[in-house]
Amino acid sequence: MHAGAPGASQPIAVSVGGDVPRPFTLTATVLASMPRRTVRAADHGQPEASYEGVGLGDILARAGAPVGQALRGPAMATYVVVAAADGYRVVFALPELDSAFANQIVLVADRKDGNPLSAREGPVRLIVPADRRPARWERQVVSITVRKAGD
Ligand SMILES: Nc1nc2c(c(=O)[nH]1)N[C@H]1C(S)=C(S)[C@@H](COP(=O)(O)O)O[C@H]1N2
Ligand SMILES: [Mo]
Repeated sequence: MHAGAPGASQPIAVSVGGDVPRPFTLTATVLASMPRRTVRAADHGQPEASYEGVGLGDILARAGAPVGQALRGPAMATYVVVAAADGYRVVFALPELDSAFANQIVLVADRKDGNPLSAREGPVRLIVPADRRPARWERQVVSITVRKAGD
């Protein structure tokens, strides 16, 4: 379909790991097999677009990160580092990504208005509609790492 389109991104291979029992590589096949979410949101200066992908919280749950009732006590100090190809990194606290806590979606998007993301944005990008500034709308995501806050 769109896979060979000019400007198309590299194949998807995002490593999901760190302090989790079941690290895995997030591929296009895995993304297609998970519950899909769509959000309409606007990057600054851009018209609203429809982004489609998978919730970051669902990806972490698949890796075995504590969610729902298990997200309590010491697990409340868990955070997630999302790194990009250019070395840019952003952080979320795990409860921000759990639907039992947060009334917001953080999307790992692989499609925009029905098409694969451009090579500049993708192959996957974070979409954080609740943030006033799009500084965590990380482009070219390469890894998702779970860590526990020390002191
Ligand atoms: N990989 C990567 N993603 C990034 C950044 C970056 O430097 N590298 N900058 C962030 C910031 S500060 C903003 S404001 C938005 C800008 O997104 P745009 O360039 O697609 O408009 O991207 C975010 N995502
Ligand atoms: Mo920014």
